[in-house]
Amino acid sequence: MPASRFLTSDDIRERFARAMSAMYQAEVPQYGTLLELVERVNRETLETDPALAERLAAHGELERLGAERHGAIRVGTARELAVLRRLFAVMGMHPVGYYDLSAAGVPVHATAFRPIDDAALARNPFRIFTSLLRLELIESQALRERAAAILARRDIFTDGCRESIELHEAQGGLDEEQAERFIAEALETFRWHRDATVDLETYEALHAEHRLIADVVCFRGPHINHLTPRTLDIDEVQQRMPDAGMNPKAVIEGPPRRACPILLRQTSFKALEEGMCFAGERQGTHTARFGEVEQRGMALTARGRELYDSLLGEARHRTVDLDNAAHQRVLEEIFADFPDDEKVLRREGLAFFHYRLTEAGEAAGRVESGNLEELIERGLVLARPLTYEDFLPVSAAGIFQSNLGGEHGGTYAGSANREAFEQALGAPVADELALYAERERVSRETVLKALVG
Ligand code: OOG
Ligand code: NI
Repeated sequence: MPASRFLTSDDIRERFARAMSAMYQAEVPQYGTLLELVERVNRETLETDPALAERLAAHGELERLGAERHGAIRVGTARELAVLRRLFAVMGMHPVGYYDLSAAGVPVHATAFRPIDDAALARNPFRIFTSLLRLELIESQALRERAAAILARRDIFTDGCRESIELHEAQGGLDEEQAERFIAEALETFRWHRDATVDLETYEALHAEHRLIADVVCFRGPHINHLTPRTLDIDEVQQRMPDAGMNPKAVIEGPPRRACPILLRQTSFKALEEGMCFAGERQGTHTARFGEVEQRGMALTARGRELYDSLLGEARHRTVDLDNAAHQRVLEEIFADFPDDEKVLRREGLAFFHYRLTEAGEAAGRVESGNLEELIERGLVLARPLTYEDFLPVSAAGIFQSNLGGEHGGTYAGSANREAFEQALGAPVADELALYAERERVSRETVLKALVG
């Protein structure tokens, strides 16, 4: 078959993301309400801030905004994770970053499957935060073995899904019909099932150890637990959530509001209590699925990230039990030490940028100077911050905890174990900082080559 009959991985990812969003909207109607709220706030923000609208349009960020989502799933075994890696690869989504959440009392480690190159990100940056349960962190040997035995019995993929992945690997692509089959079959893995695979007593024993363990172990598959739209004004969304019938978590995670947004700010509405049917016809409930919103800012360099982490650490002791308004005031005070001017952020090497020629730059031909800042000053080159495409472990822990019924009583003894995660995955995870640095480098060299030779 000629390769041209294949859909691109971008096409498949876009269709899959749309199908997943439709499924979740049918499963959790409040997600639909959240989408409407975010769309309204985004529209109003763009109307009242034409400069922002213009900037987003110029950077090609406006088209992806309405479609942009991230989701999250949690799996139980290395086998499941390894097949997921191949499943996401069909859609051009690759494992980026290693997140250890055990320090925050959540017995998982994770990666984010996401597109990595400029064009794919611009088209649709769909990402799935994927956690792997760490049974080895459960203290009780009996419970550990019981959980492992239950997980060993399940298969979270349909036969059609496995066949589609293999076909993709053998052919190097999927045609229209094959892609549609892949999407329909792959979607089944993420569907909600109200029938548990265990009896109520087993569920309760696992739940007592950690609610998350019950959520992973007692179901047929790793149901999508939230899908997150991207907003341009998260403070406004947080404020309007109650009137729209949603119960927001207490505080917005991440950095405070700034003129130049950095990294990622997130908030969520609390998980819903849902009816469940356990083996032996017993009825019960489970809370797993919630809604979340995010506002994305610029990607920080290692230096910028260090500064962020240290300021966040400083804020930690001063924000205990504060409401959101007070929490944000303290953060704003502490983050006064983080430059909030694009030029300064660039010159001090705190954030990553993408460079391209302006119209004048295109027309300029060769110039003598090769100094990038000078070329920017002369209006020949445009620098735009690279959007942060990843996650934040402290924020993620906050999101987990607000939906798992408060904090776990401490941290887990086992610490980060990236090697074990990569072994389970069957591949290394990409270093997110290296990816941003490479995108920045390529854009810088392309611009300099055009102007200076
Ligand atoms: C994942 C929580 C992390 C985020 O946006 O940081 C996350 C989960 O609850 O499974 O989605
Ligand atoms: Ni999330």
